[in-house]
Amino acid sequence: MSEEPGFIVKAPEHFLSTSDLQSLHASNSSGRRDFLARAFAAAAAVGTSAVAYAQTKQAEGELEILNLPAHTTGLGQGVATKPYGQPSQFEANVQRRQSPGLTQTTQASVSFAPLQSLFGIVTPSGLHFERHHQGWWDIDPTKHRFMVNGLVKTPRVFTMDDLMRLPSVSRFHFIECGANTGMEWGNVAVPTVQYTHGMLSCSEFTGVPLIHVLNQCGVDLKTAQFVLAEGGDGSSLTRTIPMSLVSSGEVLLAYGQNGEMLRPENGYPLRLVVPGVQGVSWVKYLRRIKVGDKPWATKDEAVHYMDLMPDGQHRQYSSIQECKSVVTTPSGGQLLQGKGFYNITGLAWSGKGAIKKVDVSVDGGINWKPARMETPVMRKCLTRFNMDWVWDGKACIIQSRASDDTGYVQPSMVQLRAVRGTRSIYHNNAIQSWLVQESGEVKNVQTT
Ligand SMILES: Nc1nc2c(c(=O)[nH]1)N[C@H]1C(S)=C(S)[C@@H](COP(=O)(O)O)O[C@H]1N2
Ligand SMILES: [Mo]
Repeated sequence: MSEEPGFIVKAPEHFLSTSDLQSLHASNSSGRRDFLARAFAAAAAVGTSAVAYAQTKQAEGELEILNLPAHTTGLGQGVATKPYGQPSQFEANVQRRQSPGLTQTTQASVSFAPLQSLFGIVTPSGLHFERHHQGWWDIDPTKHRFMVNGLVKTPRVFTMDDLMRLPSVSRFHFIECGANTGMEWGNVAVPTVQYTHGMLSCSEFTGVPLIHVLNQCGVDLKTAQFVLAEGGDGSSLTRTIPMSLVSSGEVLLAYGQNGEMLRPENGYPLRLVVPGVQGVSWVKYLRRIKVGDKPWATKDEAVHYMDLMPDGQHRQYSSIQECKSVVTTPSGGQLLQGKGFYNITGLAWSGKGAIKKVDVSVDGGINWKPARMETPVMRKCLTRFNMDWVWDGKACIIQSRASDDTGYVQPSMVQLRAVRGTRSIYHNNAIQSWLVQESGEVKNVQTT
């Protein structure tokens, strides 16, 4: 049985019901993220086409500037009315969500980040995707303890204070669950980019390089080949990590995320950051690192996050997230409001290094043009890309294809299936296709 809940359940064609649309309409006023909501709800209400609706709205918008709104003449709200700031009430629809294609569960579950609504490369901490094997905890940092044992001269137990007085570093990295985009293997084609690619987030993490702490405990790098990371939740998540990643200084004992302490859902007060490696190795509520000379093959690595190959064998320890990209606008569930100019935008990343190039096709992969990569472009981090596009109003398929500084090029779904077959759940880094229909509706499709 797959431990990612319910990948066999087929997603509905459209994830938004009429009542969803009405509530979206009520909670949104502007912005490209609600193409679908505004145009659809209005079309239903006044019985006109989405395009005509948009044009009327534009005309009304010009007259609107003549009115002085109340907020230009009144007194605004006081400082620190909210000691911890919250997004605008008009952004209430930007949420992490459970997928309609998966069984809705509570503790052993996934919530997906709303990639279609995000800008730049950093995921706001409150919208970071969540993957819990046994629910999340808000652990008292004064009571939390972290142990190093195994092949070290001096096994040691650390408090958070012990760790936080050590030299720290801050680095931007993506984290992607190995099961991200997993439903596309079965051609289930979930409706939006939130559900196809939303087990992906990117933060600035702050912490101590693990190697620093291992050196303090007297690790012998000639014998030590692997570390085992153990989590402090009910799932007792344990993963083997090669020492080469640790000794390079990349693996962090992280307590900071986007300038503040980690959020409880993301492992407060301590998590492992393993850049480029699938999310499951980024052990949360980290309580132990054991140093050893061979992989442990624990329960979490003997059955999960491995690849079922066409010959029936399982591929194990395929843990690096290969080069991948996705267009986030236009993407499934959005509605283009008539022909004309659009900014195609998306994200690219590679677990092996930095993104070298992103190409975009608007004709289903026949012609490709390089997109603009926005700075900063960092290793094992999300890279934002943009491309100017004038839509002629005809049906078309939009795709992106990334390559990294190792020379690796993101494969098509057909190329990936030729090597990996169709029975996988994990490690799907294929090119994503979005069909823009003449109506302007965007749908998730797979090309042959
Ligand atoms: N202790 C613990 N660590 C864990 C998990 C867990 O359930 N318990 N889930 C893992 C998985 S499968 C993923 S994809 C990432 C998700 O991290 P996030 O919830 O911060 O997005 O955490 C990993 N670390
Ligand atoms: Mo995961």
